[in-house]
Amino acid sequence: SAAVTAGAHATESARAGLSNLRGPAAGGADPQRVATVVGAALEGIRAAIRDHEVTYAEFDAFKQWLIAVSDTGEWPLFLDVYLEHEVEKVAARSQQGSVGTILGPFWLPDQAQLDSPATLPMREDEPGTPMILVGQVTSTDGTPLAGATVDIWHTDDEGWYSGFASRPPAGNLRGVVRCDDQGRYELHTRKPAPYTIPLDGPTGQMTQAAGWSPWRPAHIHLLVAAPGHRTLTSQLFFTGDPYLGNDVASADKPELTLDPQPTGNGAEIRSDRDFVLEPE
Ligand code: MBD
Ligand code: FE
Repeated sequence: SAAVTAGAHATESARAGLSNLRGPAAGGADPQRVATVVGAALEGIRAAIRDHEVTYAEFDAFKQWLIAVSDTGEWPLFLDVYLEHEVEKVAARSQQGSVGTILGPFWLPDQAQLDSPATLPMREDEPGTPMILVGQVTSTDGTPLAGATVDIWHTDDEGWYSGFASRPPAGNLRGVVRCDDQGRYELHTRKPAPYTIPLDGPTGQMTQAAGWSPWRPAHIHLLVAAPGHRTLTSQLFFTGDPYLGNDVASADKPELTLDPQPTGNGAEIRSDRDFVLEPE
């Protein structure tokens, strides 16, 4: 199923530590910290049981659901959809420069290295509106960052990620663009489509059982990096997207919305977006 395909790949990635882009996973933590944080999390669940008089039938359903999250490999999906935005907001309290948002479960390392101006790897007749993204990467003091890279990944025109679905070929619509000596980049791609989390897995089924929307607005993921600077993890969204403000992953922010304009070359659209990185 789509859920098991996406889930298994995302679990493999997380197990390899690929989502630890901001440093290694914390281990051997101070017992006081464990007691404080794990204690608060457990107390939140106990309070829900008490306050809403959770029954044995519901408790058993919860157990079955947790087992299904493991069986389908959906822990990375569930955690990134429902909790990562809160972790990101905490991290952002100490971050200067451009606004970021969550990484999500679908980044992959070692993608095509491309010199700007670049076209993302795509199929011969890759569907979707041709789109150009153009901008400059600078430091917080305004210095252009030669040597900056923009790692980009997004879905195709049907909402599928390469590497996590049977459809798009490996590496499709993923790449790492090297900026020029003024930190400028120009990237040619296709506008992505809105994304629904898999509906045949436990995360999607819980979402729909609650009557919540399983959709994310169309988005482009980015990692903007430069020597001596804190890597920016971000996403870009599109004006007019029906799912803006109702993102199942709560990761859209008004500062991250693009309003692409026609270039006059057929259906092609273009957006300009600069990035400011914080020195380390
Ligand atoms: C996605 O495409 C995504 O970006 C996140 C954060 C969660 C699930 C699917
Ligand atoms: Fe995504």
